[in-house]
Amino acid sequence: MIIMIRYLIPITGRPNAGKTSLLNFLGRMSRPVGKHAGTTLQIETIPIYRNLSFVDFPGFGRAAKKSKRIEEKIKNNIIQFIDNPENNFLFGLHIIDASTFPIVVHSLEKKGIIPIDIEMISFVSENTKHPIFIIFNKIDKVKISFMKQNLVILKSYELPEYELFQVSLKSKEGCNNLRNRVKNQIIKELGVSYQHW
Ligand SMILES: Nc1nc2c(ncn2[C@@H]2O[C@H](COP(=O)(O)OP(=O)(O)OP(=O)(O)O)[C@@H](O)[C@H]2O)c(=O)[nH]1
Ligand SMILES: [Mg+2]
Repeated sequence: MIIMIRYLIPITGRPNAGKTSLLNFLGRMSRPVGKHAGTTLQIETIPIYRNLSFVDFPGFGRAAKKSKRIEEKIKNNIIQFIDNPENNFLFGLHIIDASTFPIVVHSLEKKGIIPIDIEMISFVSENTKHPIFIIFNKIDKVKISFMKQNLVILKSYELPEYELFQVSLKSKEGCNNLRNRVKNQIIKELGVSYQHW
């Protein structure tokens, strides 16, 4: 009997960062995206090609629509899923909303709290083989000086190795570069038969 190993690429990030938008772009799909945080509430595994799937996660962290109890449940589900040794993760895609990241980080720093993005990047990295891709999204909404703040803040944290991208899933700036890099990494890990993906 031949057992096909299922490989997964997790897409993580805070509510409303653009996870589903990224999945739609990479997978050429049109899954629902939303103006308000909390559009995706279930962990969804979406087959892309052969035995390869993307995983669309609900946003990790505060979202106005959700109660504290639901938020906790979502958080536990995400942790369990990523921690599960039966899930073979290739590499992670962590998406950050560049138009809010510095503001969120500053308000948390005042309270001495480590930003959820930083915790999430470390956690996903522990459970994936290749360095995580950190993707700053919504660059169409920010000035260059604000974008620099994003980069300075990220660099101020000690993180496992990562690759950095800056994109707008709205204007598509930087998106083809990201797609090519994702594709090349899949081919590197799973073989040339994935070049038609
Ligand atoms: N201006 C701008 N808006 C964007 C960009 N990418 C996504 N959006 C918008 O941001 C909102 C959230 O996008 P989603 O893809 O639903 O975000 P998500 O991370 O899946 O959100 P949840 O499922 O709620 O956690 C939508 O209104 C998108 O149209 C971008 O690059 N620029
Ligand atoms: Mg979503």
